[in-house]
Formats: sequence, structure tokens, C-alpha cells
Amino acid sequence: MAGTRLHVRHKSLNFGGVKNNFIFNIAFLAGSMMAPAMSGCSGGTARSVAPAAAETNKTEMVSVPQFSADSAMSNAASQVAFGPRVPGSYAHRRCADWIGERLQAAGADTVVVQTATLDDGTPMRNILGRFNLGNKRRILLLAHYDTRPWADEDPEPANRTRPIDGANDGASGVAVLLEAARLIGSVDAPGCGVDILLVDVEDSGNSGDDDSWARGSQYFADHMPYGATEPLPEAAILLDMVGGRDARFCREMFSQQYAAPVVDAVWRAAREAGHSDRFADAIGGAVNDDHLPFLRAGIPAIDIIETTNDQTGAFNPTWHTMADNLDNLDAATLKAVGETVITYIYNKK
Ligand code: 1BN
Ligand code: ZN
Repeated sequence: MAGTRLHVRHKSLNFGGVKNNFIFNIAFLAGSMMAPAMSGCSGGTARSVAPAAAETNKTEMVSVPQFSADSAMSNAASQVAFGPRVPGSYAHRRCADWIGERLQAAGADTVVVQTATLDDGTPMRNILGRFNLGNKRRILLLAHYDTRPWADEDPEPANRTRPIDGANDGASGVAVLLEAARLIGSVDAPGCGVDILLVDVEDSGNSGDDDSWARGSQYFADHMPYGATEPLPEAAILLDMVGGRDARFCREMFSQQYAAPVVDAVWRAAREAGHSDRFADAIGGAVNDDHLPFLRAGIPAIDIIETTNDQTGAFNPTWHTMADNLDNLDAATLKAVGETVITYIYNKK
């Protein structure tokens, strides 16, 4: 088939071991997460989670549409061109409108826009594009589109009150997911339902205040816009900072601890797509990110995020600095992540 790659579909599920060590000094999150995440994984929530695929040893060929790194880069450039997407700003509103239009144009069955005013007066808008609505077995893909109002990690003190472009931290995940939406909404639809969620108000948090991060996701998890009898997504995959130069992704620690089968399946998809060099079979840092509200809600959720950068030992050196701009975005990284996600989705039934 033109524009597609053929892959072997492995129909067995892998359940990896659970590790229990923490870095990034946010181990206290584990205590608050343990009960809800564990009960969700054992099916103890009010909503039902669709059963995992039956385990068999059969393999079959599936066609995987071709992810365009050029389109992804152009998606990132469009976002950066709006200016910093700081909640409450004109650039942020225009970017949110544009995301909704792009999901419609990609062929979403419906686009749900969730708006709220948060406690401190911050206007919030989450945008959800739903594909293959007839399919009850669903995967949720998400990324935040807001950008940090302050470059507070910038080496130059004068820059630390300035807003960032957020080419990597914000635009990269959205860029990959809008390109994925284009493929998923095309004639070459995958065998599962896909929800693509662009969340707001992730990045206005303060260190020392865990709940001040990922506020759009917290709101979404508290107000999931699904029908009363609709199963929750089987898995959620967060893309955050997926465009760093030569980035390598390790298994984010909360993801590995609470959603190991999803991590395994995504890392297997990376291998099938030829990106084992980018998706290392190693444990990375633990990050207070948009996947945590979903884990707490009982949805196995993982975070694809760069946490073991060679220079910093943690995030990309551009993190929360003025250098988080288009010049430092790596098309090859976007491609590796995009091909991995698409391979994962098209191997799902
Ligand atoms: C990820 C990208 N995050 C912010 N920008 C989440 C985070 C929260 C990272 C607290 C470090 C500390
Ligand atoms: Zn950030």
C-alpha cells in the first residue's frame, strides 16, 4: 500500500517487573498515588476499563501509515509562531482555536472543548479530538499545549521572568499528535478508537507545590467527558518534551511502576519501528506530569519524556530556558516518537 510500512504484529502482552526507586525528589507522590492507581489497575473503579487484548502467540502483518517529520516540524513552527502560549494570553487562545480546527480537519468524529476558570482565575481550555467513535476499545494520546510563563531555569537572570517559546516543552508533543491525528483520521484508520487530548495549564506550576502543575489534566480527570456507559481508555500515552536534540527516552518511573504493560508495549513498538536507540530499556526519572491524574483515575498512563539527557542527567538543557526554541528542535526525535506511537496504535485491535 502506498505510504505505508508493513510491520509484524505481535499478539502477546508483556508484563514487566515493578521498580521502586525514585529520583527528582518527588517520592511523596508515590504515597498519594498508590491506592487509586492500584485499584484502577485491578478494575476497582466505578467505570469499567475495556479488557486487554487476548494473549496469543500469533503474528500477522499490519500496515502502518507513514509519519511525516516535516509535517510535525511545521506543526511545531505554527505553534511557536503564535508566540508563547501562556494561559490567558491572545497567543494561547489563537493556538487553542487552531488545534481544534486541525483536529476537525484531520477527520475527528467529534471535537470536545472543555472550558473552565480555575481557582486562581486562570482560564483553561482542554481540547479532545475523538476518532473511530464506534470503537469502544480506546487509547488516549495526550500532550500539553500551554507554555511556561517564565524561563526560570535560564542561565541569564534577566531572562527568568520572560515567557518561553516552548518548542520542545509544549509544541513538540502537540506537533507529533496532530500529525498522528492526520494519519488516524485518514482512510487508513487503526483497529482501535483513539482520543487525542491537548491539555492546558500544565506548565504554570511552582516548585514545592505539586498540585500547581498539570492543572488541565487534573480537571479533565475529574470531569471526563465520556458517556455514562462508555469504558475508560485502555491506556493513556503522554508525550512531553519529545523533540530534544538526539533525545533518548527511558521508562519514566511512575509509568513503569503503575503502567508497566503499557510501557512494555510502547517500547516494543519503538523496537518494531527501528528506534531502540532512542527508547532505551532503562528506568528514567519520576516526573510530576500530565499522566498522574489519569493514573489516579485508574487509567494505565505513561509519560514519554526525556529525563536522562547526557549533559544534564535529567531534562533537556533547554528546559524552562529561552533556548527552548525551534532552532533546538530535532526533526529526527519527533520522527522517532511519531513512528513509535503510530506503530503502537496500528498494532492495537
Ligand atoms: C514537564 C515539563 N513538567 C514541566 N514541564 C513537569 C514538571 C513538574 C517537571 C515539576 C519538574 C518539576
Ligand atoms: Zn515545562
